[in-house]
Amino acid sequence: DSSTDAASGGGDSGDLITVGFSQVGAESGWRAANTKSIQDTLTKDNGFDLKFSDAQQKQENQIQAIRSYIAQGVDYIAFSPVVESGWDAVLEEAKQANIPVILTDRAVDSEDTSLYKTFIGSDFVEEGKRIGEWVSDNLGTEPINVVELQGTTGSAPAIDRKQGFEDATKGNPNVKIIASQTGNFTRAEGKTVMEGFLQAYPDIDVVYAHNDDMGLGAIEAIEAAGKVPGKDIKIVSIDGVKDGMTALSEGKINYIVECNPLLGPDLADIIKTLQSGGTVEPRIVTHDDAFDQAAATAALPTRQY
Ligand code: GYE
Repeated sequence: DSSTDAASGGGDSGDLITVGFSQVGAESGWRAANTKSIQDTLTKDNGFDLKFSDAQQKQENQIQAIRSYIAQGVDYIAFSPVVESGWDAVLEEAKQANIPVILTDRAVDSEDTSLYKTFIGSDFVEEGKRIGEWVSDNLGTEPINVVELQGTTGSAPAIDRKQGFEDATKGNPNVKIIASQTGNFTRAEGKTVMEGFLQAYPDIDVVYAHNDDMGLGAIEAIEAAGKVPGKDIKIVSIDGVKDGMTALSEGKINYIVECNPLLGPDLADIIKTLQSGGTVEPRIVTHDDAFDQAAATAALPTRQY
């Protein structure tokens, strides 16, 4: 009837599963693809009433969003935690309210793993390792100076990608990290930090960027300094978003390890499984590929993001 239609604004949320999703922000191409995947999958047609909020890379905004989802009595809360630490109190509040929590993309360091149902996302240590192995095998045959553009300080991908790279390269004395600083996963900050590196260190051979966007910012800084990215200074990065893959196919980036942002379908499956009384694995690791120039050129025409 018409009164139902008016109240529901196009869908009767009584039959829908209400999900509050607190996103990190809109810092990168990866994040945009991740947001789109979640919004395109958790639709009314699919049985969901999605409440989405963007925390602008601030933990206090995420905590506030989660508290408001608890107050609204949503059926599920999902979020991608901007940093690893500091979630115990708010996760405990969700648990007390009997609202299941699902971690997507990034981990928390809470010791009590009963505070969330599952953590779905990539293995970031493995991503850093794959980059480190490629650098060691392909560029570390002679002494090289590496500068590192780290992701957001305290975030799981920044901590793990640093660790993985160091693990993979520590046995090769040719590979030396001469500087490491955060660019907060954004193109603008990646560029600024790279400008500083170029001024401070005249002999940079390789940039290891924790995501494509910072690598793309580094390209701008390198070109502005009159050097050729991909040749004078090699660049390796993680994500595999369209702009990154395009730069790789043009030879401005040298190698990319993929990080799959399309977590929406898996998140929907997890929630539907829990909703029907099923159980889910506590850790679900998504599959990631890796690309050199030829592979990027071949993949680009059918790339989804
Ligand atoms: O690599 C980066 C984004 O958490 C895996 O966050 C994600 C990272 C991704 O800003 O581009």
